[in-house]
Amino acid sequence: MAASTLITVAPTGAETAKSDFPQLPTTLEELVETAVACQEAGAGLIHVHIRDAEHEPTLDATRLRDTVQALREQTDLVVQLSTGGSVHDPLESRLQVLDAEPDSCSLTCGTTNFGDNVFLNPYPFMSQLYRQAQEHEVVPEFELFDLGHVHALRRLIDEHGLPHGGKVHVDFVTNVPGGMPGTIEALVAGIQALPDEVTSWSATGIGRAHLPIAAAALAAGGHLRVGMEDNLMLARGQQVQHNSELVSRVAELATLMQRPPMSTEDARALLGVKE
Ligand code: KMH
Ligand code: ZN
Repeated sequence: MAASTLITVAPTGAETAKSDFPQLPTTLEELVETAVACQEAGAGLIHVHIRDAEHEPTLDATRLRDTVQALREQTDLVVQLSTGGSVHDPLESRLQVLDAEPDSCSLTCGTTNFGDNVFLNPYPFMSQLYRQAQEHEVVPEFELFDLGHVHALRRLIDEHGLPHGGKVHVDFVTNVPGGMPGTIEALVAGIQALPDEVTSWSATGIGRAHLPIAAAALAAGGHLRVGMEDNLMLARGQQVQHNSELVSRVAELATLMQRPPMSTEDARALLGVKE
């Protein structure tokens, strides 16, 4: 079991509207302020979705590049850009995210029902993204929304070899309506099905599964992802006001569990991200 815990913060996502949740960080200034506070609270990695001037999700190349640069200048966090985008983004735009040269990118290992929408990830797209990440020397984080996604991960590794950096880190995204449930049983089934090449895993629970999945992942030796992308409530009737509240809460839990938050240097070593 890892002696310390990688805490990923996913502060924004693509699903929540700024008008519904004004404390969601959607501008570059808000994102950088959030990143600095979350690093201070114990985060090692930031999973980034960006918004345009109207606070709508965008994959605009210039904005992505500016975001990576600002986060690198202002923090030591591992910078991971989402290649999932929103359910409306075309596959071609999602591939172009790598041109912004982040440290890491998400790579979802299969198509998933996503509420009333479909989050599309056909195998040829995953395969192309995997190869392009190798070429760009970007470390993918494999997002597993369902048990079947481990088959695609196995096939990617068999066909293309290990990702850049030589490590294989996966993140279980549980409790998406249409994906695996946010239960201990589902998480354990996922852990047991992982290919031998996997070197580390984290987990997140969407909505009310957020805290139970964090506790289960810690107990099972995994790492954590938290943030407003996944959960907007601290407790019943109590909205999250700042992403750092979610990071601080699990940092405290991880410390109680004798696995305190990992430094950003250790996060880079864990994931195989270059210094
Ligand atoms: N916004 C979801 C449709 C990722 O970042 O790679 C996809 C998502 C996964 O958030
Ligand atoms: Zn995301």
